[in-house]
Amino acid sequence: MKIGIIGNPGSGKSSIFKSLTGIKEEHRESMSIGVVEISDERVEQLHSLYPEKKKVYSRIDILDEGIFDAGNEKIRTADAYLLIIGAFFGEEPHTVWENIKSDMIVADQDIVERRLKRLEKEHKKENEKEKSLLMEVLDVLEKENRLIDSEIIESEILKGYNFLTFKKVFAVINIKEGQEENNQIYKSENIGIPSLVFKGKLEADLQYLDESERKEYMELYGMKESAIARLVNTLYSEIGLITFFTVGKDEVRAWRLKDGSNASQAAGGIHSDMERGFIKAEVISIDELLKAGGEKEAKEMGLIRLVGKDYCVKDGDILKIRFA
Ligand SMILES: Nc1nc2c(ncn2[C@@H]2O[C@H](COP(=O)(O)OP(=O)(O)O)[C@@H](O)[C@H]2O)c(=O)[nH]1
Ligand SMILES: [Mg+2]
Repeated sequence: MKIGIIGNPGSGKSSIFKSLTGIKEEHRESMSIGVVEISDERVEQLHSLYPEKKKVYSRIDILDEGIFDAGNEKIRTADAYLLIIGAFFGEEPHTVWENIKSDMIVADQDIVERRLKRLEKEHKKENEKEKSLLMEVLDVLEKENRLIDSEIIESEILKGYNFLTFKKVFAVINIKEGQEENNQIYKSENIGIPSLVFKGKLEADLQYLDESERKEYMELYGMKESAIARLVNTLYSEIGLITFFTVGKDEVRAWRLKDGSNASQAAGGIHSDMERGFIKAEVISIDELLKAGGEKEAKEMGLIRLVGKDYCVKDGDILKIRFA
């Protein structure tokens, strides 16, 4: 999953990038992408049963491209966006979002119009389906709506365009030390998109401390969770993501999955061969396994179930895929 940081110049994009990734300016020369491991205590718990194996966490890529430019191809490849709002110098969240939203709509319109022109020129019969879909898209955009808020069904054709308005945007309200956190104007009902309040500069400065010092400071400032932990919680609940686990030959590993996915889709997230050749999956929840005290015990107690490809995977499931 790739998250793109966007926002006006000086809103604190790079500070937030630092607070999320821990990557400092002096190392940023060639690094506008930060890879963050998502800490999950269930990985440690599972690992305690298999201490000889490696731990692998799921990851998020965070992209800070400097300035936000709707035409920037790299920023377009993100799966979702964080819109940084410089509330520390008075940016008003709703206004900033409305402006960015218009920019995104215009940029998408431009893509559709150019593509339609190409298709017109080609005069091919097989283009008709794409053309009518794009006309539908244009209609949504001309009414100043985002594609994500429209009735247009998620179409494979549309995915290829990387439309900006097809992706979720989260507002990150960047406030300074001492500024009121619970201001009504920071609430998602007021802005129109889910929002989070960060003290960007402070949290970025915490990255210069070692872990124990950082914990002390976080307590001192009344911060319960790190910036990245809060972001991950919001992303997972708003996008509808869950975590399942595997115990492989060499590693215990956490995987991200869209909530509501079945066992064969989960297998596909690991490897396409596993989805294609899916036979059955062995399933046990991590809680059950920990309670049983180990795989052998769980087997003896009959806690490991054999399920087919339609089994709906739950958060915290451990899966072993059988495939041919
Ligand atoms: N006081 C204060 N200054 C901030 C905060 N966040 C960023 N800044 C400052 O604003 C300036 C621009 O921040 P930067 O992260 O580079 O913004 P960018 O242009 O969006 O990448 C820098 O001088 C930061 O130190 C904040 O929360 N409080
Ligand atoms: Mg910057």
